[in-house]
Amino acid sequence: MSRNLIVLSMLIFAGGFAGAAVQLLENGGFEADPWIEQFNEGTQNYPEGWSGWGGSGWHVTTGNANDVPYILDEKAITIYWGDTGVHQPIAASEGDFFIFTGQMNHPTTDPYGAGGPLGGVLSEFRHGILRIEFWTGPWDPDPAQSGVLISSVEIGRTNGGDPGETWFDFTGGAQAPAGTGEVRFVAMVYDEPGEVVDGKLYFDDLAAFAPDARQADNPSPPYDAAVGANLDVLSWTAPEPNSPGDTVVCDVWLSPDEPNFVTSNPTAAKFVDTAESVSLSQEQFTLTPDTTYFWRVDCRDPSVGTTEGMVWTFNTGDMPPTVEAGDDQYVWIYMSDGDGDDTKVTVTLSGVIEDDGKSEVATEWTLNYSETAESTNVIIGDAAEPQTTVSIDNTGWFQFLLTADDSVGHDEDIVHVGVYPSACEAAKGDPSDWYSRYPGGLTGDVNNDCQTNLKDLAIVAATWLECMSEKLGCQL
Ligand SMILES: [Ca+2]
Ligand SMILES: [Ca+2]
Ligand SMILES: [Ca+2]
Ligand SMILES: [Ca+2]
Repeated sequence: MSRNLIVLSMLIFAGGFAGAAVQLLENGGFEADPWIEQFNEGTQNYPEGWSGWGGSGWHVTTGNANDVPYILDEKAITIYWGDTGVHQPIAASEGDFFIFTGQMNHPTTDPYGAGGPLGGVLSEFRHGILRIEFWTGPWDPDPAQSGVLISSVEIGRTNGGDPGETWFDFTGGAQAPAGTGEVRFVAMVYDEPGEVVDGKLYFDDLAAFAPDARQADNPSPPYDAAVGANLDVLSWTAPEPNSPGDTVVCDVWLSPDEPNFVTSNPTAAKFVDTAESVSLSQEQFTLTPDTTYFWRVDCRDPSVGTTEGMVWTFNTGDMPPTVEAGDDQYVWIYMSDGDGDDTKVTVTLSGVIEDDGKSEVATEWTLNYSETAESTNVIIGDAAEPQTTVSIDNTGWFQFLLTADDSVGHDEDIVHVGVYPSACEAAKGDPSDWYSRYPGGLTGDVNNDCQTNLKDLAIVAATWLECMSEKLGCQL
């Protein structure tokens, strides 16, 4: 993170998030703002420290009779247009971690939809949104020079159906992706495309935090990551000791409770005196699948004392993939398979991988085992695709293995391909083939080609009424 940040205060956030974290936003409570006078003079369009868009759709609220319930301290901002917002940009780079908090309230006296075409029905089409946006760089009026949006992480949303007259607290965090040059903390009102509704929304006490140099940083798993319940190691970067040669040790709190209670709940696990990682298996702590956990790392520096960490979170929602390799196949070398070559057979391996997509899945087909001549060529089309072709230029019995691995787990399945010299042999080899309805074969299939037809009749006719032995009383 850039060190030329405006550091207004070492704000201790009431939710217990910040510890000594650096508060990043200027005028997040809209308190000291001389904006109203300047707005009236036409010299300033935005509250001090803020930029924005849709400037006619919002204003600073100072607690007049209409707005009293909707301010914290002395002032708040009101936003009442369909696509309007304010934001503060701060220089940032890949890996920087931020927490954004804020509050929203919408009035029952002017709810979403009140004056709009919906005739006073609270509208689900209007949203108040708090989000963290990552940009490649600062905005510039010249599009060629301007930074572009890489990603945005929504940390809070209100809808028309939410109760009015209520301050809703939102908190969320995000880590900057590759290419980040700037982070923007955004408070906005947004109507669904094509919907134009009415109604006000109040924002107040917006705050953004980044770890300071005395706090643990670089959480692993990353903030808000989905991991498996088999996750073992939590790690972080501890601060450098203030006095060279001193040793910094950290305590780790871990709990599935709300972040405010991570350290106050007696059921929160505490792992003491660690350096930069903790092994949950060694601590005999078992994670529950599909659960959100909160954790905090407090580090003790002998010449500084204890610095509370930020509250990080991860969830165990990443489930391992499952693999189905498909049904066994019984084919023959010259079958009509579309590859234009009667000396080899080409079949499709139809594997199915199921996964929640929460971490990348690597899949691979391999020839696991075969009974065939050594010279046989087995060529898998694209071994990384669950559905792929395989061509085989000889008869034999072939077992293929399909594996899938994500960051949580592994699964595998096998499938067989039997390649026979003829369709009839393939039919005989396939236990699900109609052929199996005839346990002794077709009685009339004299030449054993799986069909009873004139060829068999011809054989019968050629020896019609002949007798094999004089023991039967016949004459040669
Ligand atoms: Ca305020
Ligand atoms: Ca998964
Ligand atoms: Ca072929
Ligand atoms: Ca036959």
